[in-house]
Amino acid sequence: MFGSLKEKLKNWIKKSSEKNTLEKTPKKEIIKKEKSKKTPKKSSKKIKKEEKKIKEEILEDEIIENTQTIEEKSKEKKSFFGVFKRFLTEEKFEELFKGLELILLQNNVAYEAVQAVRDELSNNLIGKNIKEIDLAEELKKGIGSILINPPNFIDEIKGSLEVKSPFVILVCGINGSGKTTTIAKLANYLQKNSLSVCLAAADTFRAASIEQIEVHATNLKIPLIKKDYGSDPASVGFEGITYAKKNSIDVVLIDTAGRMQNSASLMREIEKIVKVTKPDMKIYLGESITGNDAIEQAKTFNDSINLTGIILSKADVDEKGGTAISVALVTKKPILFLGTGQNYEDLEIFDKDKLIEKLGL
Ligand SMILES: Nc1nc2c(ncn2[C@@H]2O[C@H](COP(=O)(O)OP(=O)(O)O)[C@@H](O)[C@H]2O)c(=O)[nH]1
Ligand SMILES: [Mg+2]
Repeated sequence: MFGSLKEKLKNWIKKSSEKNTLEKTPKKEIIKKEKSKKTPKKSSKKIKKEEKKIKEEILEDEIIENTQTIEEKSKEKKSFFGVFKRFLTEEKFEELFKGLELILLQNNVAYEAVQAVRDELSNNLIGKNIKEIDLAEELKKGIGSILINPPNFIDEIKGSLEVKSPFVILVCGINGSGKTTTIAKLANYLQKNSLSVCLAAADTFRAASIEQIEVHATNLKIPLIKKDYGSDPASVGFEGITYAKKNSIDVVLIDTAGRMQNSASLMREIEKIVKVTKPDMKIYLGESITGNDAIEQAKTFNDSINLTGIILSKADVDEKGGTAISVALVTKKPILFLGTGQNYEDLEIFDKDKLIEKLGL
């Protein structure tokens, strides 16, 4: 549904910018522009240029308006109307935002998130002096305030271990998002930071899921707590914790079966796992490539179990980074890591400045 909405929006943006050009351009130039208007993707440079042009137009209008005011209305002493032209109107804001909106959509930011960013910006900027506004900078600031840099993962765990042990991490999300692979990456990362780990194979549903996590446990030389397929996942998690307590293991990583956010019974099941295992960290594992669906998925999981943070896998497949903005917006939770490949080392601490840089605003 959002795919076609995005297309419509793109067409609308294209049409309306053509319309604006046609209104102000002499015929010869129109022919030239008709020939060159086929570029489908605007570069950020081009968009910046357009932004500059619109601003210049506003200022030009202002000069003309002021001249007219002086010449025609000098006796009426109403020249102060010209002053209002300096300020960003709603109409001009919409015009300026168009290019940036396109960049956000092209970067896989969900439509709903783009609208939220637009509302925030328009609230802050309409009525401000046009000369003082750099919209791209304002947008970067806006996105910067949505994204939260994660707390230091290892310090958090080590701090908590001084009070209670083991530290329990639950990983959840939809099918195939990368939960099991990321659990192995996290286990490797924790071990490299001198923390002992065990895994609880609480995906007792999907065929071969236990064998899959077993391979990782063997490779990383860490204990795996497992039961038969069809067992209660909450009890597998609980056994993992009991094992860790007995064997003085610092961290228990609980793998869970993939579940769609719209399955009420599976969402109740994850709530039960949380009740039984009382995780210190509840991580939603999403895919960087999710796009518009990311909003509803992350929101439902967050509403259901109050997430601690998010990991986005497959950032190597989609480097755009818009999903991070969408999920951070709806959950107000930090992105902890990005998965950047299929090897154990392919886990990158999330850095919001790096992501903003990538957007190319
Ligand atoms: N390229 C890439 N592939 C990944 C990443 N994380 C997981 N995968 C792959 O995604 C597929 C599903 O991963 P899996 O861990 O089984 O997902 P789960 O069903 O959520 O447990 C596997 O083929 C993984 O190798 C990542 O960060 N980058
Ligand atoms: Mg799995």
